[in-house]
Amino acid sequence: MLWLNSFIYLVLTLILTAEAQFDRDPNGYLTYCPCMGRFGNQADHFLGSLAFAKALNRTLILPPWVEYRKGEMRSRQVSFENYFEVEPLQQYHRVILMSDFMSHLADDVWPAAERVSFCYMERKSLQQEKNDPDAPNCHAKDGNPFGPFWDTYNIDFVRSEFYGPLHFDVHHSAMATKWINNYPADKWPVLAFTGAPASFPVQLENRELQKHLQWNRKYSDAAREFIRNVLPRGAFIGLHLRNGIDWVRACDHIKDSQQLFASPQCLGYKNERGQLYPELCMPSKEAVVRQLKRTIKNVRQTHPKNEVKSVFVASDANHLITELTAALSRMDITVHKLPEDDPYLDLAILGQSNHFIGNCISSYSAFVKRERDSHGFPSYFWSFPKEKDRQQSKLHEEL
Ligand code: GFB
Repeated sequence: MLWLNSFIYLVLTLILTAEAQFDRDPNGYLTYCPCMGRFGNQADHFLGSLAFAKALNRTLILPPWVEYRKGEMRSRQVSFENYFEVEPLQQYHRVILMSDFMSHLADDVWPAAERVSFCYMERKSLQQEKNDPDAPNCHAKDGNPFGPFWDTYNIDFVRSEFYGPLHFDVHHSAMATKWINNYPADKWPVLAFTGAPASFPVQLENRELQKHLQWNRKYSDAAREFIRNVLPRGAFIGLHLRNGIDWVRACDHIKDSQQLFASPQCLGYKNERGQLYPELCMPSKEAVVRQLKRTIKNVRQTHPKNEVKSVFVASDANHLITELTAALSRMDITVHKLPEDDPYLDLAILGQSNHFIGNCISSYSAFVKRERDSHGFPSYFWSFPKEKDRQQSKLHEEL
């Protein structure tokens, strides 16, 4: 009898604890579609959205990651926790998985008849017949990934709200107060944004939030196992080579821009460390080999006890395995890549390398750089500083 009572007590406690986890937040919620770009872009946007939710003191609904597969017309939505831990984020601010919010709280907090989509100003639909000049709309579900994203959770919007001229920089003005006054949580329990309430690239002030974004067990274990079982014992250098055809085309924009994608991470947010130049975006094979050899030489001098034994290459297209293997063979350093393409595992391994060389323009590289900064691990960028500038500063040092 005593045993049965204890059992019932335990079950009741578990049920109550599980339900308490889904208590309604009186300060309201914030949800958005990570509708711009692939993982690197979405991660930049995530950090800004987290800072924004914190400043407005609303629970952030953790969106799934939006992925695109070859040959598929609709994006796929992959749960946030498929890659990252939720708990370290909770230590920073209140967050809830989108699936949990929709299944445990939405009926009460955000009934179907009250779902309003937020956009800065009217967004025209691609289908002309949907555009009514008397009823401007966010068309939050128009196109891919917008439609598939909200459809994943059976969300439809009954109305649009234009929030302009408000914006998301909560670090340099009383912007958060304006949001709170304009949209109090009792009247607006959920702010649902058509796109991320954040800037791209990530604002300087929000970069450090990366420390709360931690790989889940599956990815941190897989990275550790690859390093332990596949790479030879000793230090390794992680390389990110961004060189697919989309990148070649994107690099064309260098000539008419001050900054491109993640470039503030090396050039500085106000170009205080230089201007864009083509090799920063697409270094030649020869430049890659030269810089890698130079880095290995430097590491030998600075870390004589932890010799570099291998190189791990992550790439969206050409890993340059043959060229790098040939270039490093006399140094007894082997070159490796994953047997199968996995953008997330590539990132998790790069994050753990002893030294990392990434692409300054790429937001995918930027993810690795921020994660490494949060651990105090060293990172460098291809062709940065510019070779000519580097030679000049070396000469200056020697004089
Ligand atoms: O992450 P992402 O926005 O970074 O998009 P960028 C690049 C995508 O390419 C990644 C794949 O999310 C991966 O799916 N990819 C890139 C890789 N590098 C690697 C790698 O080393 N390993 C693997 N497995 N996959 C820009 C975007 O991409 O590209 C812009 O920011 C634009 O929106 C431009 O689309 C052309 O910043 O590098």
